[in-house]
Amino acid sequence: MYVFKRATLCLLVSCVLCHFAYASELKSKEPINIVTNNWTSQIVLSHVVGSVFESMGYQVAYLSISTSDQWGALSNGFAHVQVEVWEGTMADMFKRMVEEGGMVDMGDHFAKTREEWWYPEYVESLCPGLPDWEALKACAGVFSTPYSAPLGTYYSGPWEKPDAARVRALGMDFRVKVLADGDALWEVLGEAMAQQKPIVLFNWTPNWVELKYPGKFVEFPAYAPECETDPEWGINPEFTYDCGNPKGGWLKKAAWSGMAETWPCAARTLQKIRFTNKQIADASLLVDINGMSPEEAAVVWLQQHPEISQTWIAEGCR
Ligand code: TMO
Repeated sequence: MYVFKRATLCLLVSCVLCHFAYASELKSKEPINIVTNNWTSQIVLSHVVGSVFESMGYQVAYLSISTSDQWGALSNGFAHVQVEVWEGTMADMFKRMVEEGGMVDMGDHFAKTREEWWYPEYVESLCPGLPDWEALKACAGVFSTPYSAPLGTYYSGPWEKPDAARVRALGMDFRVKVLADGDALWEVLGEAMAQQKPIVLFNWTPNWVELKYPGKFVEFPAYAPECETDPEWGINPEFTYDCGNPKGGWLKKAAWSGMAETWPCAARTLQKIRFTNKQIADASLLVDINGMSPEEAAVVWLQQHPEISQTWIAEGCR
């Protein structure tokens, strides 16, 4: 009798366990959609994170969308994971989406970031006084191109930063040329460098550029959040954006708010993933200098960092 009861109990318990296991397996058949954007490190590291999820038994898909379109997708569950949210360009939308509740903050990377106007070192001899922004303002004409003549051209990317507003607020004789993606920026940089011509363009750190080319960020009036909301703040009392981008900015991960419930182990693992500046710069170097595809680069990056991907996988999820 005792034996029978025990057996029955066992059967019941294992059925319950079996039911849970079955249910969670069903969930893991739904792919985790990872957002890929239009600069290299983000694409490579998305594949790195995707490979780790796959090694845990998840299905993964990649969704190529712009940073401006990603917010809605992440909030409504069409996309699930974003591995690089940068303070300098994305803080406002990030905060708004988290407040609205569809998206969640999955924690900071170790990396400290900066996104700003940048020039290769030789430009200093063509515009003395750099990296001070007032020196740049005084020699705007040096950066003139057919696109902007007689004004200087500033090349920026398609990320959410109102550079034109800054140019206006600081009274700079520049016209902003918005390029399609990171690759387009590196193309104009490469052309200018080949001829040692003056150029000022959007760049950021961590990135491969710092590993390859000496250069500096322009020093604008120091960033403060009120600079973007209060016209009275800063040197121009009529306009907002009379300041630079943050230095030592944060870099975060974001996820759809349903992720923790749908894929608990993947969510806890994502929270543990924290890239350093060097790991991010290395990821972009493999593609932008060594010529690999992002997929190849992710494989090589994981081979170069065998220890860390193991430490990311959350307790009880191996
Ligand atoms: C978002 N980005 C790193 C391109 O500035």
